[in-house]
Parts: sequence; C-alpha cells; structure tokens
Amino acid sequence: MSRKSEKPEWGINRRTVLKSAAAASGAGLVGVSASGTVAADGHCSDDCAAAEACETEVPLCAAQDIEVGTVYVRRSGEEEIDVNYELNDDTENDWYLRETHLYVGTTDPRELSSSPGQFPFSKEDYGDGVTEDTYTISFDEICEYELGGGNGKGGGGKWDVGDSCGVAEGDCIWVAAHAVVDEVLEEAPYFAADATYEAEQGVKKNGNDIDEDRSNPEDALVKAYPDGDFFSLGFMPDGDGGFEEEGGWVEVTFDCPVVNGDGDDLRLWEVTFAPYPLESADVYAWYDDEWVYLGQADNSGQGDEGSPEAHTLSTFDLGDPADENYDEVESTEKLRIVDTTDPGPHNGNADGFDLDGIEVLQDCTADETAWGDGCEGCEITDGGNWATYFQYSIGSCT
Ligand SMILES: [Ca+2]
Ligand SMILES: [Ca+2]
Ligand SMILES: [Ca+2]
Repeated sequence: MSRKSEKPEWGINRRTVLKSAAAASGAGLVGVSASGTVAADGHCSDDCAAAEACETEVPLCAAQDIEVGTVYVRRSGEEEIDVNYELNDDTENDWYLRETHLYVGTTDPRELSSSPGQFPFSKEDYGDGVTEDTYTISFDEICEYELGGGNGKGGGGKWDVGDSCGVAEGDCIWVAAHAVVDEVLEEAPYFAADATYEAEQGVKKNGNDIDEDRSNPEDALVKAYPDGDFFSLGFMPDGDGGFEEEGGWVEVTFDCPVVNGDGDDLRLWEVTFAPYPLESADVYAWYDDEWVYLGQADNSGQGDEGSPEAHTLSTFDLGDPADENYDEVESTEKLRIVDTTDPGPHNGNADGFDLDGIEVLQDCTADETAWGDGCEGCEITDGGNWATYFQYSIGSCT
C-alpha cells in the first residue's frame, strides 16, 4: 500500500504549502510559524476555526512544559494524511520516542476519554528509540467513535468505532497525539560514580586487618587501578577459627536505576595480578523487594575486552525475557556483591575479591509523557489526566 509514491504531486514543500494555504483561506490564517507552516493556534475551538491547510504543526510537549519536538499533520495524498512526530535535533536534548498513541477521528475526544491506550493508532515497538515517526492514514480510516463498556468517561471506557468512517476535503478532524519519550541522561557504558554504598569488610586469611588503601568502599565504584584504589571484600571469621561461606560485602545504590536492556547490563572490574588462585563473589540485584541472584563474579576473566592486565572482568545480564528461567528483573537500583572466595588455596595475606569498578552497560534514561500541543493546548478532560488535542481542517493543497 505505497500510496505515497503513486501521487508525487502531493509531495509537500513547506513554503509551497504556506502559499497555497494562505491563498485558500486568506485572513482566516491564525498564526504562521517561522518555518512557513500553519501553526495550530486556535485549533481546539469547537468549530475548527483555524485555517484549512495542507499542513499544520503543534509542538510536542513532554512533562507539560518541555518542548521536545513537533507534530505535523499534513495532507499527503488525494485521500490520506500523514501525522508526523519529529523530535528536536539538538545536542542539548537527547530525546527519543518510545511509544506513540494517536487519535485521529471525527468525534470530539472530550466526549470520549483521555486514555491513549484506547486511541485507534499506536506503536510500541521502537526498540532503543527513534527520533521521528510517521503515520499515514487514509480518509476512510478516519472514523466516528463512541464510548463503550468500562467505567465511562475518563475512567477507562472502551472506544468503539461508531457508525461512519471516512472524511473529505474541507472536513475538520480531531487529533490527539500522545507519546512516551525518554531522554538519555548518561550514555552507556559508565561507572557508578554517583552511587551510594554500604559495606562490611572482612579480614585477611591470616586474621589481620586488610590494608588501608584497600578498605574504602568508595573505591569499588569507579575503575581506577593502577591510578587509584580498589576495595577488597575480605574473609569473615566464623568465631571458631574458620571463615563463613560468605565474606565481606558491599551494597551500592545507583543514582539511576540500571535497566535490563539488550544483552549484558553490568560489568564488574576486579584487580588480580596473575597467576593467582581463584577469588569470587556472588552478585545480587534488588528487584521487587528482594535480592535476585545474578551469578558469580570471579578473577578468571583476566585481560578480556581490552582491560589492563591486572583487571579481571565479570559481566551480568539482568535477564533475558526470552529465557524461560528469566527472573524478570526489569531494572535494579541496588547491587549486592558478597565475597565467596575459598580461602583454601590462598596464602595468609589474601584478602578476597578486589572490586575496583561497577560499570553500567545500559543508558540512563528518564521517561516522560508527551502530547501534541501539550504545553498550552486544549485539554481533553477538565482537571483530569493531562491530555491534549488539536484540530486539523483538511485543505485543498492545489
Ligand atoms: Ca540485559
Ligand atoms: Ca584479586
Ligand atoms: Ca576503584
């Protein structure tokens, strides 16, 4: 259904659009933006008072007051329109579309509800996020809606297609353009420099205190060796001349929760001078009010992945949704690393797993809700959930 390519005469040049829109409706124009398109000021009035136009645009607003992009509605063919979400392209703001839900219809959405989940068009499969997306909607897909079962207006009632579908040139349609957008606050990989921590350090195998330059848990956060220090977990005396199975530990609380993204999500950097007996630690992620075991970190992965020779690396995945054993750790804000080194093969000075850095392998992002014309536009429900709409009158474009 590649309608677009069949009708090259409908290709939109914004300057041309402006001219034709102005010629068609003269003084009816409500506002003209610098980019040469018809701005949608006034498009929420009941009589669709704004100019008929090939194209109209409204700002896409996140969190009610952050302009993150633009929503364009344009006639893109003899019997179709495009609704185009376009995020701002600048280095200050690094926003991505995660989901979009779109209402285009002939019924005033105020008679329905503000539930984006009920909108007739939606996409939730943008993967790692996109900065632009377009819905192409034919005139016969633009319908009346009525509120069906559920809790009624504003309360999650279901939207049913009404008696008629189809619009024509000159008709006024209602648009509610919702999106979930996120901003990359910190790009992966990065070290957990801003994490807070708690720790209980063990002792050396010979029972002595661990060296002072290996005893600050803050040194476990950012990989620094050989230019900085690390934290040795140590062995925990059992009071009976031996050691507990679990030794010293550190718990870190991330500034930004670590999400379970594609592939591995966390990497621990440890310091060992090869050759050396095995040192190990169990690693747990906090999720849903409990610790979920992620696996064992150890000092066997030396020199992997371009690390300096004294570093050993262990990577962890918060889980693969495709794996039937998946524990469903969607994200975690805390990590617990507890020593499990067997003291047996070690000499008396051994002090267990030497944690030098906790590296996050997924971007730190912040989700926001966004609406077309959301900054100052017209709300669907008075005093209800924030949700806005605007109107578009299908212009002649010739
Ligand atoms: Ca993962
Ligand atoms: Ca070590
Ligand atoms: Ca360190």
